Amino acid sequence: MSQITYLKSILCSDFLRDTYDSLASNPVTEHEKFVYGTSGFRMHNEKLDIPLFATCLITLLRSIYCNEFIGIMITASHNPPQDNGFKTVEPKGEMLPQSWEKYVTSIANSVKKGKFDEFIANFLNVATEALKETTVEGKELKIIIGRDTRQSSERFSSFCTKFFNNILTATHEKIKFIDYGVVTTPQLHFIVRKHTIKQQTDKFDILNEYFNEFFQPFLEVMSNLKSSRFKKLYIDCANGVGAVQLEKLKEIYSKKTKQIEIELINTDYDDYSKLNVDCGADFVKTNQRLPANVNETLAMDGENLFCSLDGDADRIIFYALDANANFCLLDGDRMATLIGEYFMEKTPKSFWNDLKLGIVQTAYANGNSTSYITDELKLDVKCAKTGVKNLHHDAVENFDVGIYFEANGHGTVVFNDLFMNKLKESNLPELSLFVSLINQAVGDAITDMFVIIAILLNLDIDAKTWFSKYKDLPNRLVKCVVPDRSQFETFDYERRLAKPAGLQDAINHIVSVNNALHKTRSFVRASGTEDVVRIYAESHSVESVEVVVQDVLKAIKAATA
Ligand code: G16
Repeated sequence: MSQITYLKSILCSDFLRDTYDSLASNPVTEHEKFVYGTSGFRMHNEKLDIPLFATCLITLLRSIYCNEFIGIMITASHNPPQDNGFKTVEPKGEMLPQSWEKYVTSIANSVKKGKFDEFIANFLNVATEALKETTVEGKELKIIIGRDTRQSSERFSSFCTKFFNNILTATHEKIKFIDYGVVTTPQLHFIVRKHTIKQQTDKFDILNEYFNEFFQPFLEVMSNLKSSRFKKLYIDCANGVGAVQLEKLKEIYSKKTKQIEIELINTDYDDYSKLNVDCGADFVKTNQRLPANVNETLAMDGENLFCSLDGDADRIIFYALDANANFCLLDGDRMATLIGEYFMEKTPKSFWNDLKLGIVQTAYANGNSTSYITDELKLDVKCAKTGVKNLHHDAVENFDVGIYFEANGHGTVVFNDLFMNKLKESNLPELSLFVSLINQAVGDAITDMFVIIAILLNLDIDAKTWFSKYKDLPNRLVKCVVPDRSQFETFDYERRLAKPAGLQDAINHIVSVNNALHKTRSFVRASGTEDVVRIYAESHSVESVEVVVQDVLKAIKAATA
């Protein structure tokens, strides 16, 4: 049976027709469009039934195309509790290819009341175009799903189970459908990748695999140390899925080592309303202050280390308080620079003669971090558009060792074969062990946490010494609700606006009149995960930043009135 005939047999099933009718009878308002954005579909959970239907259909196509496991992660990560979202995961753990985003967007937007035939015609057109390059005829569909702790996540997960079971009934074809339940987003990426690499079709013990792959090397790092400068690690879990997984991982960890005690904070994932509220990586980064339930005195003590994960544990932010209780934010820029510095310190200069080590950031990177990378570390730096998928791509394309981090704490390091071969040939056991701590597939808060601690332990520095490496320019990140964020179009890696007309000129003017020390920068872009536009500003003083933010807010109001 050809792929298209096969798809037609699925589309004719009663289940699909009934599902379509019930979804189309409750459409979104006329002007509202679904967009597969920065991180898949993401919005208020009550609006997500059609996007989920489209996500299941694109997963089906992707599974036919790749003939390998494809994952669906149900999460809205840092968003508030009432939101949710979906993204698909590729066989090797990457994100949906950007060339396919238009397909899933088109499927979602073609669900219209009384237009089933048009929907089918559009879907088959999309399928014909999307599958044109594949010659795969075998059709054992292989799907994996996972979800975060949100109240609505279980409902969406049940829909996926129903959807794929009904396809099985409708087509009598083989389907391997595995539900991993409540897992972090990076774990779901890891799971799909493991299934592909091992060619394993049965569910495996994720906790064991994950522990062996990333925690075991960390235990080795610690066993090589005479003593640890940290007594206790406090992890703010944002009341999300990070707590579910870390509670189990902590149990295994504490049986294996007594070095660095772990304490989990904000672990109330059973109370859905608490997710990401007054805690978590996004809260700490945006507000530049301690999350709820962190004791100030403990945060001033250099023997303690504090960090916050976000709601699905793919981002991490570290922090401390100095002797005067000033907040020291150790964000994605700081992690990228620390990792860069560590690589330079642990290798002879000649190691890099025929290799390129560089850092990828976004427009949100603090200007002083970029200067530090180029002037002090003397490394190459590239700017990418927001979204780890963009940074990951640029890191792979431009560097042999590509360190990429968004300022919000989302990132990792990728290595190519050239580097890995050279590392094998060189006698650098410490660096080899360090490299094995890194989850290259995707930014992972839990593995990033151990990567950073391993560096701090090896360099024998505490959080405050790390913070003193350079001084951030005062900065603020603010959200602004606008009537229609799709009006905001950017260019130059989102550093400048093409639309709404005239707004960029207004921002340029605001920056120029507040730029006495040539340190002022501000930009505006539409969020891909929330219904807002984001304003970023940095300048030589806190007061100047505040003036810029207030004036840009006024300019946005005027441009969208
Ligand atoms: C997601 C993306 C990140 C991005 C963030 C905010 O993070 O994975 O790459 O920085 O959204 O994006 P935006 O500014 O477009 O809303 P997460 O942790 O929410 O999945």
